[in-house]
Amino acid sequence: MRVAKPLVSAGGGFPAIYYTVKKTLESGNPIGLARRLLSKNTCKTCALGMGGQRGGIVNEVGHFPEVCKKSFQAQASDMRGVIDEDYFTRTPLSQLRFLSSAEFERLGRLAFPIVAEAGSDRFRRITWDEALTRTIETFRSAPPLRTFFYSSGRSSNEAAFLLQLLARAYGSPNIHNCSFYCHAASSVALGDVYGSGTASVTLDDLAQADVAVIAGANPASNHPRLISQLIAMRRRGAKVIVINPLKELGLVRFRVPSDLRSLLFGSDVSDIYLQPHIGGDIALSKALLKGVIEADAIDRVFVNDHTSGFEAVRADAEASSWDDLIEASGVPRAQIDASVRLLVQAKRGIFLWAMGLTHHTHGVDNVAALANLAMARGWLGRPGCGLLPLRGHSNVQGVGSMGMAPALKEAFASALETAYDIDVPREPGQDTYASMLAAERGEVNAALLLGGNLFASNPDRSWAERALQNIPFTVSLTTKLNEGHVHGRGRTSIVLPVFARDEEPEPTTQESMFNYVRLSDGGVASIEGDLRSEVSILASLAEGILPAGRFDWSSLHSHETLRQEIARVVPGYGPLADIARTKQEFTVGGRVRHDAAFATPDARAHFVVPPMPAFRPAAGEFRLMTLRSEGQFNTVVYDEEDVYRGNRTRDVVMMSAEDAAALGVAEDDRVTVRTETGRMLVTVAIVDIRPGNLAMYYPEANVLVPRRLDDRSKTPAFKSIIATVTCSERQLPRLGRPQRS
Ligand SMILES: Nc1nc2c(c(=O)[nH]1)N[C@H]1C(S)=C(S)[C@@H](COP(=O)(O)OP(=O)(O)OC[C@H]3O[C@@H](n4cnc5c(=O)[nH]c(N)nc54)[C@H](O)[C@@H]3O)O[C@H]1N2
Ligand SMILES: Nc1nc2c(c(=O)[nH]1)N[C@H]1C(S)=C(S)[C@@H](COP(=O)(O)OP(=O)(O)OC[C@H]3O[C@@H](n4cnc5c(=O)[nH]c(N)nc54)[C@H](O)[C@@H]3O)O[C@H]1N2
Ligand SMILES: [Mo]
Repeated sequence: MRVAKPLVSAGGGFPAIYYTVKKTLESGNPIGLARRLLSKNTCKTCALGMGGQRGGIVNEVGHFPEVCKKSFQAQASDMRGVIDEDYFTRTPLSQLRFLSSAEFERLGRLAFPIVAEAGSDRFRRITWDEALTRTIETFRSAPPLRTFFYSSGRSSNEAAFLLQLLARAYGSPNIHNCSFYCHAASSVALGDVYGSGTASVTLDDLAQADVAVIAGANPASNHPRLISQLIAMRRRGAKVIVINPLKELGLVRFRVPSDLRSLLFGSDVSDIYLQPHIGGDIALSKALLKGVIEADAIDRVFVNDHTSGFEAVRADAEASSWDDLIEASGVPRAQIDASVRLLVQAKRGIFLWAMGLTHHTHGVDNVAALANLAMARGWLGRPGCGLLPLRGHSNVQGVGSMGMAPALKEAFASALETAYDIDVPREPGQDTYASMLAAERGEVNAALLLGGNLFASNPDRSWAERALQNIPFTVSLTTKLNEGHVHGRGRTSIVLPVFARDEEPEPTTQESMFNYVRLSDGGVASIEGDLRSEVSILASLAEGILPAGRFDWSSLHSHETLRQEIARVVPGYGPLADIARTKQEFTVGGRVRHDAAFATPDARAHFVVPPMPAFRPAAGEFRLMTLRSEGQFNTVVYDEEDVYRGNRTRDVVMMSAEDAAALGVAEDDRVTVRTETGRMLVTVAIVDIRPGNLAMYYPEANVLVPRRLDDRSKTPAFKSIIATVTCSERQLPRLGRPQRS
């Protein structure tokens, strides 16, 4: 059988360097691009938190150079030209509907406000004055409970703080961000475990650990700079265990471009690569814990002195039979034993994870099961040990810290009430999915979307389109147009162009996944346009929408004033008051756990028994996950090909050679993938994945994703989908290939 080979021999390396050169040339302004990359701004891609005051290619512990092709991708993309007015006059919505994500991306930047009126067939340019006045009037006449406010994690702390304050002072608790579709499960689980929802470690801790366990993440593509940390760990003798149904090339071998030895000879990234079934992580974590118990390697002192609930977890592990755990996880006993040996030998360990654990109906339980293992070894509350959710967007954690969420901790809520004389209801508002349901029911009059692509981030694409189009008025703030502005827009929709982070006229701040707050200097826009900063737009809306009261809303146009407000209201953010003056970046207070004092009511860390999930395919069915390729950032597709997985196009279903043989199909054959929600005609791509499991690319595959959520975190199960595969009756020619007549 013909099997596709990865298009490269290792992650990173010369192809990554070639790619950055190509992007540099494509930007049309290599010097401008270099200047932007070196500027003192937090990197715009993942939440690893590069840049800030050390400059774009230095990490939090000062290592230089930390180069990542993703930042080139993002920068070059923001430097593309602008969409001219004529384009909107010429192009009806019916035509824009056919643009793919990559085509929207190539259109260039939005350079002036636009509106699509209810019933109109196209966008037209409008003035800022008209755009803001109409938005203000709409919100003023809407009942606040019939509105919602969504933010992706790309905006600044200043903008996010202002937006949640605006929403709360206006009277809407329906405030949320993309983390409901991302790491909400981690926040809920960590809240149970140690009373706060973020990582317990700093970047430095990785340098002290003897073992790292990375579950359900593909950092070579999504957090590339983490790979150099892993390689550095292995060079000093530490071990890396990967847990992933799919053998990801970049977790096997990587050539770190900024490290000559690694670049030339390549580096192994992992010591053991476990390939469970999709959704099999609870069984696997229980199996590893059972092994640790049988090896008598529980840290009794830590467990007795600093935790509660261990006896129930131990009883559960002992009551689960090896055969059941092996069958449910899909991982052979010998590999479990080998991993247990590494865990038992290590003195300090860190557990890292991403969407492979959270995107399930049992997302919270997945994280809890992993945390149990860490606590059993005593790997919490000391340096070199802990739990590290690999966050998504570059400021998703900061956006959450700023209160862009439907529920606030008591200290935060009462600080807001005192500072602004507003009522903060203790009853939580809508989460992201709840707002989508409200929209579907016709119970939303207006919505404000700060960045992101809410439409293409949702499960069940046609439902998401219907729900969002049911909203009479939406206003979006964005750098570029995306599918959401056309498919997921309100009947009247206004789209406002904003500066990117490194174009902001005033400094902004961001928070990394290590709870580290960075200062971005801003800069000048590389495009000609009538753009405004997110803060300036939101402050104008606040001034117009909110009644003049005891607080002077007009003062909130200044980023510096906002930082003073954040410093006095947001827990742990006191040092923000001086950051612009001192340039002193800092770790948010009360988050990192280097001693065993936990933020729970009893000051202990909590073990919880995770139930085994019901997710199991019947005979003839597969487990399907939707994931990102090397060439995309969430719903923004930059490149069609996924070099690490050997795919030149995105309309594929990845499966094992064994399953392909059983289905009687080969690489490149056309098949139909069906779920309860939809079907797609795609091409077979053979990869090294545990048999019985399939992978497809998000966001295209959202037509297949059912609307099924984790009850506790409200996160859609983007990765535990039941699917069937059938050969197409007729082998249709592949898209993009010359067709024979
Ligand atoms: N370049 C780039 N960087 C990004 C992003 C991007 O799109 N592009 N997105 C950002 C955002 S918002 C986020 S949230 C992160 C996402 O970062 P990731 O979570 O790494 O992204 P996904 O592609 O969703 O990949 C999930 C990984 O989990 C594995 N997986 C799927 N199901 C399971 C399972 O049941 N168990 C286990 N153990 N593994 C499983 C998949 O094989 C895949 O390797 O990256 C951030 N950084
Ligand atoms: N099937 C499936 N669905 C998923 C996932 C999955 O793995 N599978 N992953 C989920 C996850 S983890 C996430 S985080 C969500 C993604 O959720 P979102 O954050 O909603 O989506 P993005 O694609 O990151 O949004 C990108 C858009 O943000 C805008 N933008 C970019 N930069 C800026 C800026 O500086 N300011 C402003 N105002 N706007 C900007 C641009 O319009 C760009 O097109 O999708 C979720 N949906
Ligand atoms: Mo995410």
